[in-house]
Amino acid sequence: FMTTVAALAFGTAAASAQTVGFAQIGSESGWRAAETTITRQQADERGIDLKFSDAQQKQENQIAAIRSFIAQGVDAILLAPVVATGWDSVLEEAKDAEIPVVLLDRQVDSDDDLYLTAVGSDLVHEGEVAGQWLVDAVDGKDCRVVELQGTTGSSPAIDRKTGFENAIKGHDNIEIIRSQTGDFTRAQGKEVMESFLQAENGGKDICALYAHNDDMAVGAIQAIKEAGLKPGEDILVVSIDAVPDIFQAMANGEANATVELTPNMAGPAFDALKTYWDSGEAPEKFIQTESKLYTASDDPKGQYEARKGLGY
Ligand code: GZL
Repeated sequence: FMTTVAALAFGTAAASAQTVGFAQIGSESGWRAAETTITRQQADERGIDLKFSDAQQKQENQIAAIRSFIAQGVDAILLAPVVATGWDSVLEEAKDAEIPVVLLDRQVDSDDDLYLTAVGSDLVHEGEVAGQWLVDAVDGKDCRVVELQGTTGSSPAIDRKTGFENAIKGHDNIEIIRSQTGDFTRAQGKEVMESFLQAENGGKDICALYAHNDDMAVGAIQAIKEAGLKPGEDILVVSIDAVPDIFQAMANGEANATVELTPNMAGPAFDALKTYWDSGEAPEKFIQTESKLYTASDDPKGQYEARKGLGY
């Protein structure tokens, strides 16, 4: 009986234009900006009324936004969780209000029954692809690596670190000598790379940089150049996201490899919500497991041109 009633209730949401609240992290990176642009486009195409909140990368702002969406009685909530912990109570509140929550691009430690479903990528695999590229690139030669981690406590920072370490395991010629968060931003990527360079003989003892996203790599490239070294040659640069500016750096010979991540998480998320509104079914998680590697030999100029208009 309850199922029928629930389906009927959700059915009505499908009949009228739905209102969806989007608790976005912020605009810390080009990739994040593209995700926001695409989410707005996907909502417009589907006649969804999108309420948007930019949390400036603060969890408390995301929680406040979710509570506001609940008070507004939205039909669903999209959440890109800045960190993996601390969501149980606000997710319980959304569940009690019978408002489905769909996670975008990052995971939470909360039980799966506290949100409808999740759309994202295999973040560990992304780190493995990046690590494997470096293993192949150095081909047995010693390589001291510095690592710029994403936001502390976020699932991409945790998983991309794990994946990279998985790939270099057994290759004792490769060693991560310094690892610190750059919070996924260019500014902090530059700042932390400056400290790495100073600590490592002006950078002469650094063979490679692994950055958890392209934006931190772009900031670090600036620091490497200001230290009088050649990024992409003196210090190899590998990162993740495949944003236009990393391809620009590759075209200039200043970066070597990036692992692609689609910024279109909203398409599958809105599809999952439509399934739920139409049938009351909770859709499976939508996790992309293929992560394409791009290097300087993959027409970086063409990749830059193809991507630069997509809202990054
Ligand atoms: C990964 C996503 C990350 C991007 C960064 O799924 O959460 O957040 O890789 C962004 O650019 O800051």
